Amino acid sequence: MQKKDPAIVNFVFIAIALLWIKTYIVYKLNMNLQIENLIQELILFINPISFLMLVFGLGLLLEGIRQKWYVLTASLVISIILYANAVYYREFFDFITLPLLMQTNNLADLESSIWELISPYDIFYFADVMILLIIAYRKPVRIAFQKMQTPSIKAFYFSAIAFFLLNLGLSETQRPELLTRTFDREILVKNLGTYNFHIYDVFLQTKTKAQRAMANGNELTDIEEYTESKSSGSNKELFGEAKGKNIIIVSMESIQSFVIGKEINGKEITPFLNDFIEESYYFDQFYHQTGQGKTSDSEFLLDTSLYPLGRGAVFFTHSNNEYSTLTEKLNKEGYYTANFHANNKSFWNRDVMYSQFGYDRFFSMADYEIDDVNSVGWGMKDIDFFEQSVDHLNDIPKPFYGKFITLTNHFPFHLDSEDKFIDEYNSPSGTLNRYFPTVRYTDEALKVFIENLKREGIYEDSIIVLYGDHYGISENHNPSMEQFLGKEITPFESVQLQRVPMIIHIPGHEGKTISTVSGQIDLRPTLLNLAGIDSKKDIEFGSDLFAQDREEFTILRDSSFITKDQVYTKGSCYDKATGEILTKSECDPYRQRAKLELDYSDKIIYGDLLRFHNNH
Ligand code: GP9
Ligand code: MN
Repeated sequence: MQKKDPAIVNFVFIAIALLWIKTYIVYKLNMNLQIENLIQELILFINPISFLMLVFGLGLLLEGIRQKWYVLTASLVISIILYANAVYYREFFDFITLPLLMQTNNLADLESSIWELISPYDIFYFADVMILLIIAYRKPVRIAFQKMQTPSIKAFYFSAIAFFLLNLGLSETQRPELLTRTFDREILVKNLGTYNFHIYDVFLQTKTKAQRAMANGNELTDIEEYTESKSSGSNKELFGEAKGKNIIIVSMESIQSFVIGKEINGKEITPFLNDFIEESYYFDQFYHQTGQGKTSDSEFLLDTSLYPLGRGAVFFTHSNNEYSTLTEKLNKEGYYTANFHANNKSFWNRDVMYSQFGYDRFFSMADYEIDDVNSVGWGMKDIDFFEQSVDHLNDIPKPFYGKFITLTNHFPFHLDSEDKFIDEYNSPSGTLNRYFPTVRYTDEALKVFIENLKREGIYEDSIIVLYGDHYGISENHNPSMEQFLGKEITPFESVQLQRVPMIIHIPGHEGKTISTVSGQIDLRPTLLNLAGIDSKKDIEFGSDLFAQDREEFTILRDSSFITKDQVYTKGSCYDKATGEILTKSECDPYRQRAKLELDYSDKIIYGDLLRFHNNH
């Protein structure tokens, strides 16, 4: 009598298991994904499963030869995608995206190097497909090629969804706002898995494409009229003041204005900045206008004088648009343009966006010597970053335009004890307490930077702009902030706290504080005027900070706004000088305009409208 064999496995499950294991092996052997703890390892391990179950699950509706064909084809296609990513990663340390496949010059680059990147041993990447092929051909007795019963299929799909939700939930604990902020491809792949990442990428791309396809140049006419009528002129005396000089921009991570001139236990938080302000133009009513794209949003404002988007990071969602950038204009004027930031080049999609903006060079993580001693928290310490950056400066053509992005003063504000030059604050918020020593550290790094620039003879030939990129202390810490500031934080005060330091140092000019209400959107016109480049015909929402008759009206990304006399936020109008509530009608004329201006800017980005601008 024949025994009944209990161990019959469906072909579909074997395919899922093989591809799952293979994907994990490729992650581990091929991709240099930074895993910080066990949960992240677990996420990485489980992240291929939901996608594989969804795709191969369809095979459970088929049987016999049909099931074999379906499973083999699906397995081959997915393996090719995985292999393509692995090969691309070998060279670029990055993942394939749709816009990338559509950028023909990128593809040409790829083609030439592809033969160097692949090897005969790569056949092992398809080992599982071959195993499946052998199984399908030899039909071993313990493997079934059968349909599944409907209740079991339902249970199967429920578990696929459950796996996906578990995956997402765990990722959310590691990376809050993973999908809306879309930080970095590496982080997305680590958390969602390489396959789900592709789906997400296709979704983003389709949405963007549809909005772009529906747009036409007519929409631009109103916008052009608006920005023209808004234009408040520029400072004629300072026109061309920077001509021939280097332009150095420092984006200071998470530095807000409220630390300027303040002390902790009798020690200044920003001794260097306090002194530097004395010999520079200091704008004390300057606001950041960033949204979820944080640092990248501030970079976007700087280069385009457009608003970043209300959700997501424009650096990710609209990196293929045409923009009229500060960088391009400086390039035309003979400047060598470069970015300096010791982080992954793909963070915030910078590598893609920077080349779209026209930067000649991006000195990223790979261009710095980074080790355990010179890094903390998010990466390389600011002092070391500036020291090595000045070395790079010696190798590039002059005059240059260089943007330097600091990193140490980043949430959660960790610092090695030897870098703590002042005490932590003493409040219930550990975040706020640690913030002050890290700000103090960045202040020290800026001092080192300026000293090195002087030593190399670059300082006297350069205009230096320092600005804070966005807030560092969120409203989450209001009770402790109230303790530090010694006052209640009303919605009005919250807006005031969005001020970031903004300093322009011009050799030979005396220090002066200018209290004009302004924001990051004004950087592009200001710098172009200093460089002696006309930007009157450009579509810019900002205006020259030095213009005598400039309109004081700054809009934040959440639609709050600030004028010379009022602050409007969360549905209330406040007196700018006293913080008292005014009747709403006093803010009315500006309310419509704030909405209109943000709308116009969004329209430009969603419709990629600057491609129709003839001045471009
Ligand atoms: C990362 C750095 C910080 O490269 O710019 O980004 P953030 O979180 O501040 O946007
Ligand atoms: Mn930042």
